[in-house]
Amino acid sequence: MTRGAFIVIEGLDRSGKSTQAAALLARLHAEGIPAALHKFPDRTTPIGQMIDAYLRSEAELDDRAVHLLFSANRWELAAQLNATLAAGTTVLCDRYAFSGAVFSTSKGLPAAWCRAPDAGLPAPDLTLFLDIAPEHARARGGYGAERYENEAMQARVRELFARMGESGDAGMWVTVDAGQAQDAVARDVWTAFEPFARGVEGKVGQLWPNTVQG
Ligand code: DGP
Repeated sequence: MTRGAFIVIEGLDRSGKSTQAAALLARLHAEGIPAALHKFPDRTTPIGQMIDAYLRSEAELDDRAVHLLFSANRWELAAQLNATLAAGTTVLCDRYAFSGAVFSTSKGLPAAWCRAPDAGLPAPDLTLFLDIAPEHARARGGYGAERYENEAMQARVRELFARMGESGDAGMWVTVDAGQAQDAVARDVWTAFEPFARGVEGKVGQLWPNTVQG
């Protein structure tokens, strides 16, 4: 049975993720491919509202507590995500568990601890990492006022994203040069996506299956 493809778009703040995700969605619809776009954190749910307050510095939370909220925010959508894929709809996710791992590890939490709560989530078929130098991203119009939106944090996050891709346990990982013009990035994104345009055979995998066994 063919199911929808699960595609994740990751990258630094201001790397153009949301723009590229929207452009890819529009192209999929134009090509007659059923597709849906999901953004994490999903700030609309009760858990997402707690995350939103934290990111806007309206609430203080322990680093581990907020890490678990980000993960719970993904888990609360996991069943719906699986059902959408099974129905033959391709799902694009603007950020996913890789953001969870690298942002929290950048804050000093142990990497293995950071991965554990997301282990077992639906695993993407392809992750597109939109790579851009933090100073280039900042020059695009400046970071906002949210937590993490500063160059030192973004530089650590970039390094950890790169290592995540090289580690081989993030599944298929394609790095796209997000410093190019928007059209060129969109072209590279499409080239990476194209093998998945007709959907995927087989079941959705599980993320980091060896992280937590039992
Ligand atoms: P965005 O809405 O895409 O701007 O993301 C909000 C911020 O939260 C951004 O700086 C990245 C960060 N972030 C996204 N997912 C996670 C996560 O799972 N854990 C942590 N600690 N940070 C995350």
